[in-house]
Amino acid sequence: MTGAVHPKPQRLRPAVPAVLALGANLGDREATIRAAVAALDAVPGIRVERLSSLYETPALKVDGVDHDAPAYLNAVTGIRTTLGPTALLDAVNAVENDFGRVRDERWGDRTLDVDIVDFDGRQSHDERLTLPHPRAAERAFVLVPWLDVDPDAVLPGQGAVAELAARATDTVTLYAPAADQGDPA
Ligand code: PH2
Ligand code: MG
Ligand code: MG
Repeated sequence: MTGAVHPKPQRLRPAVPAVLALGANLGDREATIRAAVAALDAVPGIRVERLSSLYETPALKVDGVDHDAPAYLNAVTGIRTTLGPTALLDAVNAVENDFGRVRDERWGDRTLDVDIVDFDGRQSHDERLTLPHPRAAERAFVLVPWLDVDPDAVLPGQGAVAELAARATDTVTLYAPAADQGDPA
Protein backbone atom coordinates (compact mmCIF):
# COMPACT_ATOMS: atom_id res chain seq x y z
CA MET A 1 0.00 0.00 0.00
CA THR A 2 1.29 3.44 -0.86
CA GLY A 3 -0.01 6.89 -0.23
CA ALA A 4 -2.70 8.21 2.03
CA VAL A 5 -6.22 7.00 1.58
CA HIS A 6 -8.83 9.71 1.37
CA PRO A 7 -12.15 7.95 1.56
CA LYS A 8 -15.05 9.76 0.00
CA PRO A 9 -17.28 11.10 2.74
CA GLN A 10 -20.38 8.95 2.88
CA ARG A 11 -23.78 9.78 4.22
CA LEU A 12 -24.37 6.61 6.16
CA ARG A 13 -27.41 6.57 8.38
CA PRO A 14 -26.71 5.44 11.90
CA ALA A 15 -28.32 2.13 12.80
CA VAL A 16 -31.48 2.63 14.84
CA PRO A 17 -33.50 0.07 16.81
CA ALA A 18 -36.81 -1.21 15.48
CA VAL A 19 -39.27 -3.92 16.50
CA LEU A 20 -40.96 -6.29 14.05
CA ALA A 21 -43.88 -8.61 14.81
CA LEU A 22 -44.24 -11.84 12.85
CA GLY A 23 -47.33 -14.01 12.52
CA ALA A 24 -48.24 -17.13 10.52
CA ASN A 25 -51.32 -19.35 10.57
CA LEU A 26 -50.95 -21.41 7.38
CA GLY A 27 -48.34 -23.98 6.36
CA ASP A 28 -45.36 -24.91 8.55
CA ARG A 29 -45.70 -21.89 10.80
CA GLU A 30 -42.55 -22.35 12.86
CA ALA A 31 -40.33 -23.06 9.84
CA THR A 32 -41.75 -20.02 8.06
CA ILE A 33 -41.17 -17.67 10.99
CA ARG A 34 -37.62 -18.90 11.56
CA ALA A 35 -36.79 -18.69 7.84
CA ALA A 36 -38.33 -15.21 7.65
CA VAL A 37 -36.16 -14.03 10.53
CA ALA A 38 -33.08 -15.36 8.71
CA ALA A 39 -34.25 -13.66 5.49
CA LEU A 40 -34.68 -10.35 7.32
CA ASP A 41 -31.21 -10.67 8.86
CA ALA A 42 -29.79 -11.25 5.35
CA VAL A 43 -31.18 -7.93 4.06
CA PRO A 44 -28.38 -5.35 3.75
CA GLY A 45 -29.05 -2.73 6.41
CA ILE A 46 -30.99 -5.01 8.77
CA ARG A 47 -29.40 -6.84 11.68
CA VAL A 48 -31.59 -9.11 13.79
CA GLU A 49 -30.46 -8.77 17.39
CA ARG A 50 -33.09 -10.66 19.38
CA LEU A 51 -35.86 -13.14 18.71
CA SER A 52 -38.64 -13.81 21.21
CA SER A 53 -40.12 -17.16 22.08
CA LEU A 54 -42.83 -18.37 19.70
CA TYR A 55 -46.40 -18.18 21.00
CA GLU A 56 -49.54 -19.91 19.78
CA THR A 57 -52.49 -17.55 19.60
CA PRO A 58 -56.11 -17.92 18.40
CA ALA A 59 -56.83 -16.09 15.15
CA LEU A 60 -58.20 -12.60 15.67
CA LYS A 61 -60.57 -11.67 12.84
CA VAL A 62 -62.38 -8.44 12.12
CA ASP A 63 -65.38 -9.76 14.11
CA GLY A 64 -63.33 -11.07 17.03
CA VAL A 65 -61.50 -14.27 17.95
CA ASP A 66 -62.20 -17.11 15.50
CA HIS A 67 -61.48 -20.49 17.09
CA ASP A 68 -62.43 -22.26 13.84
CA ALA A 69 -59.59 -20.58 11.93
CA PRO A 70 -56.11 -22.09 12.16
CA ALA A 71 -54.21 -20.70 15.17
CA TYR A 72 -51.27 -18.37 14.68
CA LEU A 73 -47.72 -18.59 15.78
CA ASN A 74 -46.52 -15.13 16.75
CA ALA A 75 -43.07 -13.80 17.57
CA VAL A 76 -41.26 -10.47 17.85
CA THR A 77 -37.78 -9.60 16.70
CA GLY A 78 -35.62 -6.69 17.81
CA ILE A 79 -33.48 -5.39 14.97
CA ARG A 80 -31.09 -2.57 14.25
CA THR A 81 -31.36 -1.00 10.84
CA THR A 82 -29.69 1.64 8.70
CA LEU A 83 -32.78 1.71 6.47
CA GLY A 84 -35.41 4.41 6.80
CA PRO A 85 -38.96 3.36 7.72
CA THR A 86 -40.19 3.18 4.11
CA ALA A 87 -37.20 1.15 2.91
CA LEU A 88 -37.66 -1.14 5.91
CA LEU A 89 -41.33 -1.59 4.98
CA ASP A 90 -40.31 -2.43 1.40
CA ALA A 91 -37.87 -5.04 2.72
CA VAL A 92 -40.47 -6.51 5.07
CA ASN A 93 -43.07 -6.70 2.28
CA ALA A 94 -40.53 -8.40 -0.02
CA VAL A 95 -39.91 -11.06 2.64
CA GLU A 96 -43.68 -11.56 3.06
CA ASN A 97 -44.02 -12.02 -0.70
CA ASP A 98 -41.10 -14.48 -0.78
CA PHE A 99 -42.98 -16.63 1.71
CA GLY A 100 -46.09 -16.78 -0.43
CA ARG A 101 -48.12 -14.07 1.24
CA VAL A 102 -51.40 -13.46 -0.58
CA ARG A 103 -53.32 -10.28 0.16
CA ASP A 104 -57.04 -10.75 -0.16
CA GLU A 105 -59.29 -10.71 2.90
CA ARG A 106 -58.45 -8.16 5.63
CA TRP A 107 -56.97 -10.07 8.57
CA GLY A 108 -57.38 -13.24 6.52
CA ASP A 109 -55.36 -16.40 7.07
CA ARG A 110 -51.77 -16.00 5.92
CA THR A 111 -48.49 -17.85 5.55
CA LEU A 112 -46.60 -14.83 6.88
CA ASP A 113 -47.29 -11.37 8.20
CA VAL A 114 -44.48 -9.07 9.26
CA ASP A 115 -45.42 -5.72 10.80
CA ILE A 116 -43.22 -2.83 11.89
CA VAL A 117 -44.37 -2.31 15.47
CA ASP A 118 -41.90 0.38 16.48
CA PHE A 119 -39.27 2.30 14.55
CA ASP A 120 -36.84 4.12 16.81
CA GLY A 121 -39.64 5.38 19.05
CA ARG A 122 -41.16 7.43 16.24
CA GLN A 123 -44.79 8.45 15.89
CA SER A 124 -45.88 9.14 12.32
CA HIS A 125 -48.67 8.44 9.88
CA ASP A 126 -48.92 8.19 6.12
CA GLU A 127 -50.93 6.06 3.67
CA ARG A 128 -48.43 3.20 3.81
CA LEU A 129 -47.17 3.19 7.36
CA THR A 130 -48.41 4.22 10.78
CA LEU A 131 -45.91 4.24 13.63
CA PRO A 132 -46.11 2.74 16.09
CA HIS A 133 -48.37 -0.05 14.80
CA PRO A 134 -51.90 1.24 15.50
CA ARG A 135 -53.23 -1.96 17.08
CA ALA A 136 -50.16 -3.16 18.98
CA ALA A 137 -51.31 -1.59 22.26
CA GLU A 138 -54.18 -4.04 22.78
CA ARG A 139 -52.65 -7.23 21.31
CA ALA A 140 -51.06 -9.65 23.75
CA PHE A 141 -49.76 -11.59 20.72
CA VAL A 142 -47.49 -8.60 20.02
CA LEU A 143 -46.90 -7.28 23.56
CA VAL A 144 -45.98 -10.56 25.29
CA PRO A 145 -43.28 -11.59 22.79
CA TRP A 146 -42.03 -7.98 22.75
CA LEU A 147 -41.34 -8.27 26.49
CA ASP A 148 -39.10 -11.28 25.76
CA VAL A 149 -36.80 -9.14 23.65
CA ASP A 150 -37.06 -6.01 25.84
CA PRO A 151 -38.72 -6.20 29.27
CA ASP A 152 -38.47 -2.38 29.60
CA ALA A 153 -40.03 -1.66 26.20
CA VAL A 154 -42.25 1.38 25.80
CA LEU A 155 -44.87 1.73 23.07
CA PRO A 156 -44.52 5.34 21.89
CA GLY A 157 -47.51 7.41 23.02
CA GLN A 158 -49.07 4.47 24.92
CA GLY A 159 -46.78 3.56 27.80
CA ALA A 160 -44.92 0.57 29.18
CA VAL A 161 -45.41 -2.61 27.18
CA ALA A 162 -45.52 -4.61 30.44
CA GLU A 163 -48.55 -2.60 31.62
CA LEU A 164 -50.29 -2.84 28.25
CA ALA A 165 -49.67 -6.61 28.17
CA ALA A 166 -51.23 -7.01 31.62
CA ARG A 167 -54.40 -5.31 30.31
CA ALA A 168 -54.69 -7.15 26.97
CA THR A 169 -57.47 -9.77 26.88
CA ASP A 170 -56.32 -12.13 24.11
CA THR A 171 -54.55 -15.32 25.13
CA VAL A 172 -51.06 -16.41 24.20
CA THR A 173 -49.57 -19.84 24.93
CA LEU A 174 -45.84 -20.49 24.92
CA TYR A 175 -45.07 -22.75 21.93
CA ALA A 176 -41.28 -22.73 21.52
CA PRO A 177 -39.06 -21.00 24.07
CA ALA A 178 -36.45 -18.58 22.76
CA ALA A 179 -32.98 -19.99 22.26
CA ASP A 180 -30.51 -18.75 24.86
CA GLN A 181 -29.31 -15.43 23.52
CA GLY A 182 -26.81 -14.80 26.29
CA ASP A 183 -23.08 -14.35 25.71
CA PRO A 184 -21.40 -17.48 24.40
CA ALA A 185 -19.39 -19.17 27.16
N1 PH2 B 1 -52.66 -10.81 12.70
C1 PH2 B 1 -53.67 -10.22 12.10
C2 PH2 B 1 -55.05 -10.57 12.35
N2 PH2 B 1 -55.23 -11.53 13.37
N3 PH2 B 1 -54.44 -12.99 15.00
C3 PH2 B 1 -53.41 -13.54 15.66
N4 PH2 B 1 -53.64 -14.41 16.63
N5 PH2 B 1 -52.11 -13.22 15.36
C4 PH2 B 1 -51.82 -12.33 14.37
O1 PH2 B 1 -50.63 -12.05 14.12
C5 PH2 B 1 -52.88 -11.73 13.67
C6 PH2 B 1 -54.21 -12.10 14.02
C7 PH2 B 1 -53.46 -9.14 11.13
O2 PH2 B 1 -52.19 -8.84 10.91
MG1 MG C 1 -50.45 -7.78 11.24
MG1 MG D 1 -49.16 -6.78 8.13
